[in-house]
Formats: sequence, structure tokens, C-alpha cells
Amino acid sequence: MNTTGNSALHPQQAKAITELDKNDIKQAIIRHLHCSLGTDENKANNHAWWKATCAAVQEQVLERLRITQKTHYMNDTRAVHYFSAEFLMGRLMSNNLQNLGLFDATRQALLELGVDINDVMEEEPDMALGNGGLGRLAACFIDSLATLQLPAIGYGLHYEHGLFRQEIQSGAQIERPDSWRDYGNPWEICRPESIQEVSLYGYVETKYGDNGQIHKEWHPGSIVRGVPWDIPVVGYGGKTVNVLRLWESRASGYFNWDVFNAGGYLDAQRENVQAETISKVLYPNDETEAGKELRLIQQYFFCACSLKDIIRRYKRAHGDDWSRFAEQVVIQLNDTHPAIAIAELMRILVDRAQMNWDKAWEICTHSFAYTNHTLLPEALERWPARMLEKILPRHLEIIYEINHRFMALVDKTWPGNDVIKRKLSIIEEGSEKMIRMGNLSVIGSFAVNGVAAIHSKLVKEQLFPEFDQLWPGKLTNVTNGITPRRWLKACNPKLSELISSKLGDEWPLKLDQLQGLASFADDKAFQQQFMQIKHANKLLLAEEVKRLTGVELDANMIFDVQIKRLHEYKRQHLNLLHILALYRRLLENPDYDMHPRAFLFGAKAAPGYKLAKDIIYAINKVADRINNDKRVNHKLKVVFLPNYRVSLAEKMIPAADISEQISTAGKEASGTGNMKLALNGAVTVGTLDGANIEIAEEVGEDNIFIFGLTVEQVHKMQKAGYSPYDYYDTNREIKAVLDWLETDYFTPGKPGELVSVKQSLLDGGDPYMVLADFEAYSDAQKKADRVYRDKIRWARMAILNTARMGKFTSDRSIRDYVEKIWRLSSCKVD
Ligand code: GPQ
Repeated sequence: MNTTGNSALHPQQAKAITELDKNDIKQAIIRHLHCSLGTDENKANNHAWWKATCAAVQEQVLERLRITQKTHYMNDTRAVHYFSAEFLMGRLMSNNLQNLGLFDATRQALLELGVDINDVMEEEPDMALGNGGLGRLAACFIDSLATLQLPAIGYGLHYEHGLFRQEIQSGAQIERPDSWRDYGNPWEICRPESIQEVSLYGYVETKYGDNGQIHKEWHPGSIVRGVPWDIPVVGYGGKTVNVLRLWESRASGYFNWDVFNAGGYLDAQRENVQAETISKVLYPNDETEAGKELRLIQQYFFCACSLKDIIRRYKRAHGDDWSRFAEQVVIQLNDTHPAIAIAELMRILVDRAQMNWDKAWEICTHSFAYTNHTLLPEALERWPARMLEKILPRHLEIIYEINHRFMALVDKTWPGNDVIKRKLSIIEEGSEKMIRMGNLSVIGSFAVNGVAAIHSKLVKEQLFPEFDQLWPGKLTNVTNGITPRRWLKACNPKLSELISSKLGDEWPLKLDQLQGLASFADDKAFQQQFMQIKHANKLLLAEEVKRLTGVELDANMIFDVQIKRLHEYKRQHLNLLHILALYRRLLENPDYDMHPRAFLFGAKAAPGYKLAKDIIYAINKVADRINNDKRVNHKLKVVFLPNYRVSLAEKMIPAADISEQISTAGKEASGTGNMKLALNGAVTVGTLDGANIEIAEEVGEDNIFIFGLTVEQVHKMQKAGYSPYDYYDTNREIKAVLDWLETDYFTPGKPGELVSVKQSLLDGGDPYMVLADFEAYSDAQKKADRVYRDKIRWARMAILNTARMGKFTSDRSIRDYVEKIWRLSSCKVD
């Protein structure tokens, strides 16, 4: 274990941050090099410089944190508690420096010490405590919450191992453990004074009071300890510093001593190991539920620790008076992963605080709100009732009681309608009784939101239509957003400077101001500057690609980027089929007219998702063949960058010309990579899905390449009985590329290695309608190719994409949450 400490307070800390200059920073870095790390300027390597710099920054951060917490306490503020099993933070050094306004001074300070800040920042391991969009959204949201000076705390799990590190060996994904804090994490602070204990297993005793009252008592079989680690979250401008509190599991001293004293030393150790397993590793599944016992324990563990933490803080101000709880506390459930918190709060109120059920339920249903992030049935969490009964016996009883009372309401609304009852019940009857966490979340919350306009509409119309009838207005939309501090200012410094030179430097806080760029969209000089920056970013990425894969890219090629988790619904294989089609066209006709293009991929597949891994393998094998084929590789290159993560995204996004957002309509709830790429001047090739629709509305149809089936068309085709063979049999290009995959052309001597991709699209029924959209996709790509060759037109499109992304700042999302759901006030911190 590592408890990074900071050296004692230093007089310099009394200075306001804005007064700090490079000399102060230089001194602080050297002081930490000497006093915290025990090294010196001559011996220090980049890692030591990184640690010393972070420690110097952290001094400033912690002082702000202290003041923020004091201010919130003094004002007894209402606060939002963002419960999320994932926070995909990435690196923090550049972000914290940017948000404190100390980036340039620190760069200068390091330069004078003979060190390049970029080399230092490369030392920081990504904090990859999340899988993808959902986890990164949580990270953007806490940035915006702090920036908008809103009282907020993020609660999650302190995974020892974040998302696996991906290696590509002979084209295949290999998973390696991620060890983000092996050499200590300079940003986190252990808070042993706020340790919580959490119960698991055991049985429930029913007690009868004198007056006939029934009281339930849970006798747990095991207790684990939750140790909180705080990561400061620095708002832009550096005024408010909120906290992300992550729980690490430990064996509870209390229980294990009993076993130990009974002579069971080894048993005690075993129990230790089990307790410490809880926060060991992040489940690498994105949008699928494995239904594993440890996962449920993880969820309950962090919810129970967090609720105790919230209640401790509430009681400090309000004692045993629960009447103001829902006024002070709002808990946002990031998907259903923390939904068990609803039953836990009911347990605390009813069993521990001896509150009557109705009053407790009133408090609960005024405290929780729930965000839905998907309609995919395999991602909607359900837990076997038997598993809950074993791990959380009292919670299962409470869920039954919630359901019982809810069913009475349903019966009143739809008398005798068993079909609706079966649909809305939290309990799914069948060969194995299951608990539906989505239904529990809707029933236990006062607001439910989807994450893009179309998604929220589908949540209302398809996923939860009866709930919408029962509680009109409860289901709503909050369109996702991204923080422009990380996703433009920090990751694309050249473009940011250009923007500031035209619009001033308030745009990171007021992203709508980017529309000011529209007046330069036709300005030749500006177009040139804008595209020169894109070119420079492409050169930088090309260097990185060469370093990581050995593949050489010409920055004059179109950089066509698809970066996201690998999933059939995201259709990386549609992109691949199109690449194969281009390859084939070039082989058939060496003069085939296309602008040279490099297709770049970044994607991790869930380790147990066979077809996703096969698609990664296929992309790599096709890439190998194409990149080594002299006949075509002046026009076509394919790159799969290993270990896609936040810090790699920060390098790829500024260099992208085209953004691939090609999910089957209705499947991608929102997407947020689409926003990041467009903000950096990439033009979208995309379907009418998720936030693409709203991006198209903003940029205008002339500045985006929309193609493919709409949600309605997808539904209609599926209802009518979709047959992929209709396309295979009639489109000779589709047939040719699919058959190609079966040969050994891409896997010499091993025919059939790539056949699973073909099979999934034919005998597998092509569930995501890749073949149905292929031709439209290919046409959209042709159009993009033609437009790109018109340099002036393309520059205009790229500029207008950046100029019109104002809506997608996560500050706007957070303001929407505040207005529609949280009803929070900001709290100025001086
Ligand atoms: N999302 Cl359910 C995830 O990243 N993981 C999940 O388990 C679920 C959803 C994504 C979703 O696919 C994207 O469309 C959204 O933009 C993102 O959540 C944030 O809302």
C-alpha cells in the first residue's frame, strides 16, 4: 500500500495561486525533489521530476480543497453525490495545471531546470478506473461541477487495477494487468479517519415488539472495511476544489480477530484476502452484465460506504432530524450499477433509524435520481434473487416490499392487467427469479434521464412507456457533454491559442463563444492557419504511430479515426468492410480515384467477447497486408493503435480529419467521442443515432456526412424480417469482400481465420444491419473523399464544426441537471 504524503506546509502556500510565478514553482519542485523524494536535480529522472512537480501542484490544490470544504460546511449547502462504479480520469497533471492557470509558468519553470514538461507528463500513468463513455462522462461531469462552483462529491471504487492494458501480439488482443499506482499516485490522499464498515452475508432475524410491531435485524456473516481515498477535483479557475472519494476494501480487524483467536490464523488470512478482493479489479465489460457475485458485492460495498459517509456528514449538521435529508442530499445514480443504494437507504431508515416505511420511502424517492445509458437488453442489469438473498438477505426483503407496494399502485392504475404488472415488476419470474435493477431505479427515483434527445425519447417510448404514463414528467433528457478544458484547451494547445487570439480566453468557460469562429470560416488566412494546425497535429500523431506500430503515415493523407470500445453495435466491422472494398477497388484499378487515406482505430474488447476480439484481429491482419502492399499503400494505410485510453485519445483527436460515428441507429445512447472529435475540427461520417443527431442540428447538414437507416427504418426492417443474404447475393462488392475474409489472403497459410466476422454478418443474421447500411456508408465516404479534395470547402467545414460545438460542453449538461433535476445553487469559494 502506498500513502503518498506531502511535506509540511511551506510559507509559499500563503501566496494566492495567481501570484505564483515560475520561480516559486521552480523552488517548490526542487524542494520536493530534495525533501519528499530524496533525490536532486542531477540524479532525477523524468519520473522523479513528474512526482516532484505533482507534489508542488498538489500543495496548491490541497489548500484550495481545504477552503472549499470549509466554505461548503459553513454554508450547509445542498450537494449532489454522483454515484458511479467508474471514473475514467486519465492523467491529472496537465489538467490540474490548466485549471489552476499554472501550466505556462510550470512549463517555463521546468524548462529552466532543463526538463521538457511534455516528457514529464508522459510519466503519468492513466487513471483508467472505467471502461469507456460512461466512466469518462463521470470524469467530465465532476470537472464541470467544480468549475461551476457546485457543491458535489463523486463516489466510486478505488480499484487497484483499472481497465486492462492491451497488447497486440500477432494481431490479437492480449490483456495485461493495469497497475496505475505501483509507484504511488501523487494526487490521492488516504483518509483513515473516515473509514466505514460494511456488512455482507448472514441472515435476517424477525423480532416482535410488545405492541405487535415487527422489527427486522440483519445479522451479517462478514464485515469489510472501506478505506476512502480522496482525489481533489480542481475546477477551471482554481477556486472550487471538490473531491472524488474512492473506496478501497480491506479486511475488518474486528471480525477476523475472532477467527484468529480461535486458532484459525489461516482462515483469518483467507477472509482478509476475500475482503481485499472487492476493490482489486475493474470489471472490463462494457454494456454487458456478467452477473458475477463479486460485481454485486463491489456495487453494494461502495454504495454502503458512500451512504454512511453522507449520513455522517448530514448528522454532523442536523443530528437525528431526518426531515431535511432530501433537501440537503441528492444522489445521482450513474446507470443501475449503484441502484442497490436505494434498498440500502431504506434499510438504514427503517431498520436502524426506526422510521416508518412511508416516511422512509418519501425520503428515498426524493433523494435519488437515475441516468440510463443504454437500451441494449444485455446491458440492463438483473441479479438472481438467490444471489441477493445470500449476499444481502435484508435488502432482498426490502426490494420485495418495495415491489409489493408498487404492484398495488399498478393495480390501481391498470386494474387486473397482469401483462403490465409482469412488465413493471422489479421481480422477473422465470426458471430463475431475477431482480431488475432498472425497474428498481425508476421506482426509487424522482427523476430518470436519458443521455441524448433521441435516446431519451426511446427510453420513454420503448423501454419504460408505462412508467412514463404512470409518472408523467419523471422521464426526461439531459444531453451529454464533454469538458472543453481537457478536450480542446489541454489536448490541442495550438488550436486553443489560435482560438484565443481571435475570441479571447473565456471560451473554455463559455463554449458558445466559439460561434465567433464562424465569421472566419471563409477567411482564407484563417482557413490556412486552422488547417496548418491540423497538419502539425497530424505530424505529431504520425510520429507516435511510427513509434508504437512502425507504420509510416503521410500527414497529407486523410486521417480517418474510429476510437471507442469494440462492440458490434458500434460497427467497427462496417468500417473494415469499407476498407476492404477500397483495397479491392485499388487492386482492380490502380488509378482508382481517391485521396490517400489512413484509417486509424483504437479499441479495447471485453476479454470474454469473442467476436469483438476477432474483429480486432481482422483489422490488424488486414492492416498488415495493406500496409505492406506497395501497389496501394501510397493511397491506403490502416493502423490499429494498441491500448486505447484517455491519454492516447488526447493525441488522436486533435489530428483527426474524419470522425467515424457509425453505430446502428437506435443503439448508441449518445456517444461523446463524436463531440470531442468535432470540437477539434474533425468532420463526422455518421448515422442518425445518439448525439450525432444533435451534432448535425448544430453544424448543419452541409458540414456532416450523414448516412444510413433511421431508427424507424431499422425497426421496420427488423419487423419485416431482415435477411443479410439479400445484400450478399445482390451486391457484388459485399459478396467479394466477405468471401475474401474466408481465404488466406490476410492470414497466409491459415484460411478461415477471419471467417467469424463473415459468419456473424450472414448466418449470424447481422443483428446490427451492417450489410443493410454498407452501400449508403460507402457513398457517404465517397462524398467525404470528394469534399476533402476541395481544400477550401473542407477547411470551412472543419472550422464550422469547431465553431458550432458550444452546446456540447459538459458545463451545459451540468446546468441542465441542476435546473431539471438537482435544483442546486452554486457556492462561491474565495
Ligand atoms: N455506456 Cl450502459 C458505456 O460506456 N458503458 C455502459 O455500460 C453503458 C453505456 C455509454 C453509451 O454507450 C454511450 O452512448 C454514452 O455516450 C455513454 O455511456 C455516456 O452516457
